[in-house]
Amino acid sequence: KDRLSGKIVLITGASSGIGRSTAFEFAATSPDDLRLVLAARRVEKLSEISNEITKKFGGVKVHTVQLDVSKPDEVKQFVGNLPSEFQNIDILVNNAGLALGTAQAPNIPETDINGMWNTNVTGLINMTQAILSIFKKRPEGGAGDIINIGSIAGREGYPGGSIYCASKAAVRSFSEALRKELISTRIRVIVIDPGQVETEFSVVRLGDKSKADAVYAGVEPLTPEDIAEIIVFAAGRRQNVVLADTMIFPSHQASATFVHRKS
Ligand code: NDP
Ligand code: 8X3
Repeated sequence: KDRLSGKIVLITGASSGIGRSTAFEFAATSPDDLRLVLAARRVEKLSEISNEITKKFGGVKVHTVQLDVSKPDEVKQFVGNLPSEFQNIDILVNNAGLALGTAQAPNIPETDINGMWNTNVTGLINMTQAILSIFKKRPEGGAGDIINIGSIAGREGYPGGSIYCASKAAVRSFSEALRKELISTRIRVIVIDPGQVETEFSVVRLGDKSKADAVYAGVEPLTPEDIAEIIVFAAGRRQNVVLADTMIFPSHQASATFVHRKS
């Protein structure tokens, strides 16, 4: 049985990488009557993804929205501005996130600190609060899935990553407290902590493709599809099954900093 049938799924940061792949994976898993809300700042990328998905999976409806999760006013207006057939969201994938630079204290630019924190932490919290008001209206105290994309960086700080690592540790801590706050409901709080995944992440962080390629030299990173499969698997479990916490590494990696490289 397709447990995702008829669901409305909202993915933030759906224009690239893990978010984009997650949109395709949900559509492929439930191609008959799924509704997808895809949000990101680069709305033209979302339109391309929407066209590809609707061409490939005829029964899937897609709504794209330009949204910067780091802007609290945009997040506040988000739900009210959705077309009514997309408003009753069942699954929120809080995926929008980024690392900016590798500067070390005391030389971390304030714009980088705020960019990471306002997106990865405050943005994720604001999105969660906005969508929880929908989830809470359902029977049994509420129902729905909040799937937060953390990182193994949230479990181990490393030099040059202090703000990014702290932001992902905050995602972890917020999620743990939230799961307890929602204990009397059917709302599932699911945390997925990927290791190295080759996406636009390192290009955004380092600002240049050749520097990003060096991050993956001699290693075989995960693909965004690998993480998308796990996100959709978690969402597709029986309602009483909460895949609360997951670390996903490629085989050459055992922590954020412990990586084997082929010479
Ligand atoms: P990408 O850079 O490929 O994708 C990031 C996505 O987030 C883009 O769609 C981007 O869209 C969106 N985004 C960034 N800032 C904002 C914002 N302010 N508002 C809305 N959307 C935003 O990287 P990944 O797919 O790798 O990253 C996805 C998540 O996975 C992030 O949370 C990241 O921290 C996490 N992660 C990544 C790992 C990796 O090795 N790649 C490992 C562990 C975790 P746009 O620019 O159009 O707004
Ligand atoms: C991204 C993984 O190890 O580059 O979250 O911080 S890492």
